[in-house]
Amino acid sequence: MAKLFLGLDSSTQSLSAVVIDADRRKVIYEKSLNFDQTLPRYGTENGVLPNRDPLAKHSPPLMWAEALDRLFAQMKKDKVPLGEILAMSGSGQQHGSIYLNGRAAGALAKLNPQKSLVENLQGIFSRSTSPIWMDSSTAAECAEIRKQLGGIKATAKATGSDAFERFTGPQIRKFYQTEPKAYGQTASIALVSSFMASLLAGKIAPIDFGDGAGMNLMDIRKKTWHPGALKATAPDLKKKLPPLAASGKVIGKVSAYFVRKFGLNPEALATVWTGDNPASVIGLGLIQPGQVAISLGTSDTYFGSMKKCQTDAHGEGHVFGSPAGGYMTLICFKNGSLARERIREHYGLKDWAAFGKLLAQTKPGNGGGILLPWFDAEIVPRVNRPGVHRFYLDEKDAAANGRAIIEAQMMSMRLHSKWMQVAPEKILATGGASNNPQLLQVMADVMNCRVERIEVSKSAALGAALQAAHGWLVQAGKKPKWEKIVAGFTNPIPNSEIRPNLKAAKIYDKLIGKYAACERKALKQIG
Ligand code: XUL
Repeated sequence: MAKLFLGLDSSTQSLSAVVIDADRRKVIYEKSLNFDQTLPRYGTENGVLPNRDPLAKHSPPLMWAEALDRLFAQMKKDKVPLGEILAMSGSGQQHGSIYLNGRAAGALAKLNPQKSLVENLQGIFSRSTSPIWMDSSTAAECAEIRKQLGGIKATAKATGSDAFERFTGPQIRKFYQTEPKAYGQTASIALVSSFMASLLAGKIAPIDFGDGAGMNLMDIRKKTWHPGALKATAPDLKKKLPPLAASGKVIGKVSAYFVRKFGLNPEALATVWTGDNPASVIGLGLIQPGQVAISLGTSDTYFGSMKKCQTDAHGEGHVFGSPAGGYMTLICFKNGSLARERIREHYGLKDWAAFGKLLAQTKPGNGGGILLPWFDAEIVPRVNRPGVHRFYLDEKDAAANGRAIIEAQMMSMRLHSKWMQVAPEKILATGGASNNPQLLQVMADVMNCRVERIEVSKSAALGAALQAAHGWLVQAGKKPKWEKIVAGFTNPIPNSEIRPNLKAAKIYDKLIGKYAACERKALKQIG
């Protein structure tokens, strides 16, 4: 019998599945189910409910449950050998929260396969919608929690991050303050990850150290609920939170609901889920401390593994638990592809090849010309008043502006990742813009580090499947090595390595101080 493991990823817009064959080191199946298209009756746009308040972003938790039913039905239809799956795990969009009443545990324990999951889950919610990571309506609650915990540095030191609007603690506080009665009726609060794990396990599932760190409620060093943070957030909170556990830990056998309805093996194991970012760390093979990836997408993210817990005194970056043990860091730069596109369009360049040619006409260091591309409010550094700032740079010079935006993005990453005290040995570049070799050369030169490209389809769901394999082996009494678990699944693109040009790297070593000074000046101007 093949050793099959299932990984699911419940993201903002879709639910995805990846099935791996651990012996053949192969992905044997992958599928995504888009919420808006498959489940239009929930009325979501890109997975989110329309809301009068532009800062409030909620989704319906029943939609996620129905998607799970539909995806299993699809897998059965596609003849995935569901009976051969040994264990399953998953990942969820981080920070989103689900509020369950006293009936939830009982309903989960006796899910009836004659009915749908949605029918089974009627009446178990104390709040019908779930605030998700895109919600930024809790600035006041963040300020209150931060103050109680002693400021930005202390909050980050205690929980791994400063208080952020999308983080679960501030969201819970808002619910408690605006709907105290419904908060009082809440018996259990779940994250998207632990809610989905609860459905598979047929019982309230633990929250893992990866996703738990995205709540401003977990003591990042002890990996236990932080009493001060709980107190600063809402009364009686400890009682409403499930236990914390390692990602991939076995919860128990899969619920009989999935065995009877879809033909899963009754011995198959349901394990603890994690957040999509921690799962992607596994799905990209970032197992060893010092392994770093830069994802160049709508926003750019810099993330990687870290052995010792090191928090950001400025409160810009995050520290989460890594499913591979130890910690992972994540810094999110909002002005990523969008900012690159604005510059490309502004200078009338028809495509990225034209942009690349323009970069080639200029020299590393750009003659000292610096641009701060805050087209949108920026997360790192915190910029609430958007605006583009130029220093020693002529706006009319298309080539210099093209180089300036890429250099700025890379210098910002170098500057704002310093707190991690992790010098990367190699950077894995991924995401849409990573197929631009000129851009990757600037990355290698600014970071003074080798860069390799990696493209893993559905990296979070793959990471979750690998996590299931790890959890299954641990349960069997083995001591699996993560390097062996990921081997063969997470290879960089052959011959994609770009080495830093030492002369250019020296130029950036000098320029970084000047860049930091320009950033300070612009931030001061903004006030
Ligand atoms: C991370 C974050 C997002 C979501 C996306 O802090 O908010 O990356 O996890 O699903």
